[in-house]
Amino acid sequence: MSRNEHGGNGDGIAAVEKRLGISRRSFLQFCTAMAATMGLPKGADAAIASAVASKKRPSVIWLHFQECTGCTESMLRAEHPTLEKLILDVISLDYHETLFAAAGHQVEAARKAAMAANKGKYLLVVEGAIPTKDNGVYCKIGGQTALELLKECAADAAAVIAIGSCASWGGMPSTGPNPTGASSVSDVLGKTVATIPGCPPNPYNFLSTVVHFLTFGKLPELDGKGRPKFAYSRLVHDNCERRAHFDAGRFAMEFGDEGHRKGYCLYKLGCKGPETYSNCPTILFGDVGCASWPVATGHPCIGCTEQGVGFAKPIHALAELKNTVPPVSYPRVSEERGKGASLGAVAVVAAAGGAVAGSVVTMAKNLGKCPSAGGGCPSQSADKPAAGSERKEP
Ligand code: FSX
Ligand code: SF4
Ligand code: F3S
Repeated sequence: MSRNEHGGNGDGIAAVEKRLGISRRSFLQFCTAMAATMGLPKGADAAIASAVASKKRPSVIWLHFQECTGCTESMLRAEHPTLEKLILDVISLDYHETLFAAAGHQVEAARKAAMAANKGKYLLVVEGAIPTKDNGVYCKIGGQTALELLKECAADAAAVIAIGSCASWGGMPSTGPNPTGASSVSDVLGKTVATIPGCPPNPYNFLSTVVHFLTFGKLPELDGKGRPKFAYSRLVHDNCERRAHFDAGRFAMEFGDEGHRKGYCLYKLGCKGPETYSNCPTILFGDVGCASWPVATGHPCIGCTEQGVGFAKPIHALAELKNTVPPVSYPRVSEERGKGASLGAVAVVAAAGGAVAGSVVTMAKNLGKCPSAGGGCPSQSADKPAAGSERKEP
């Protein structure tokens, strides 16, 4: 069997090319990007290529409970490089209510058959919170409550991944007064599970987690809340392209004012980046082109990944400043006023500090999401300070 220069299975990669209709180059770029996202050492891209190309795809049972299906939408609407194809190629999706054409008894039988055939080996992905009040009567599928289904499906799973903030910590359905007793997967199961919070979560973080499981037979390193450390170890604020404006005291004071139009810091509009852990500014989000993440579009981060912040604090309330580490870039002594940290500068400083962030910027570029690092982003193109936006204490 032939081996390519990356150590992958050549025949397997040829088969992947055919299945997905993407070039070998794009496939290997994808593997490199996955390795970079997770901050894995040199050579991991080859292991990933080999595993994805040649291993049996893990069976995945995907449950839906209290949610909006935004998690699934964000997985399947991405386009670089045909992410939905990659996801569906990396896993064997044996049960998914939204995507299955079949319904009723047929689909429940398919779930039970897949669980029996892959006992102890399948991945259980849970999207949505679980209503626990009144014995869970507020969510039933195929005659079973979400509570019963979750416990049944988790019993023989090799690993459980809670996708989205709803499944990770309750999310929007658990907002006070939480009439259904919406709870997280870990609270219901009474153990820590892998969580990919975000409303919706970033599809690359999910795919990287699954690819890690496929390649190394285990989940990536998790923090105390079950979050993969590669994605949730830094505050949004630490890598934000507007951080230099924050440090220089340049703030948008109102939506649409001069500071807002010039891309100044959104802290005073309620940005929760200073108390929210997520890699949004470095991995970017969606496929609308360069700078595609909430703050870059001009809206404050609402802390959608963070329990106790997203859907809990008023959107325009000031964030708690939790920053204990230096930012990845500082304004220059003779700063061109209004110019924030370029993605290139972020990458250089992050790489010097050994942070994953730099690699992820590379990933965004590799995937064609950021055609010109540091250029063309509306939030980085300002020139002069806005009237009334000069230095003020946060
Ligand atoms: Fe929706 Fe998912 Fe938000 Fe929840 O994402 S995008 S409400 S996290 O479970 O479908
Ligand atoms: Fe960015 Fe928000 Fe922090 Fe300002 S407060 S630097 S907009 S994350
Ligand atoms: Fe959510 Fe804030 Fe990221 S709103 S998507 S955590 S920038």
